[in-house]
Amino acid sequence: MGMTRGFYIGRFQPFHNGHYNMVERIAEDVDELVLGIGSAGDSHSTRNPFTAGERIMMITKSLVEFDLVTYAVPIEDLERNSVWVSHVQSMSPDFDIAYSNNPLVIQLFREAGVDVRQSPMFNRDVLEGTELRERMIADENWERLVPDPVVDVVEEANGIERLQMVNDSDSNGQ
Ligand code: NMN
Repeated sequence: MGMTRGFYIGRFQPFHNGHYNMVERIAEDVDELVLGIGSAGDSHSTRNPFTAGERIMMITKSLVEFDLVTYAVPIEDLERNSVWVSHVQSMSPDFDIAYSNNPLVIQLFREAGVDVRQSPMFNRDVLEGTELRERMIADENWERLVPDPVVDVVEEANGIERLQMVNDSDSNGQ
């Protein structure tokens, strides 16, 4: 049997237990996994508080315990959906299967002839990301919803203070 490499794209704002569980499941299918850090150029906003570098740290530190070779690859957004898959492929190690539950992502990979798999868990992930950022803004308990190393990365980045500050500016339309 040959080696299988997967590609899992998400914004990971922040990387949380839903993503972690998803990697656990994907690890049953693949030998290696590329984690595509979507909207890599975005940071310091309510929807995208963390930089690509901070998200790389969250992912790398959270996944060391897996018996899985992982690569975190930042993927910046493009104005042109029609060439997005080529853009992804130009930045990533080659992969055999893409994992996502984002309807646009699935559509673009399918049209490009890439084997793409989805799971009902991905929808939960989206909800969890929003819920997490809302809890961070409201100083409510969020730490138990993320792998332990993510708590350290958020602290190192002063992430809560940053998110609260940018959320104030975002909601004031600045
Ligand atoms: O499933 P989520 O967490 O939303 O992640 C998908 C990522 O893929 C996002 O960062 C999104 O911006 C990105 N994406 C970008 C394009 C584009 O740049 N044209 C198209 C489809 C998905």
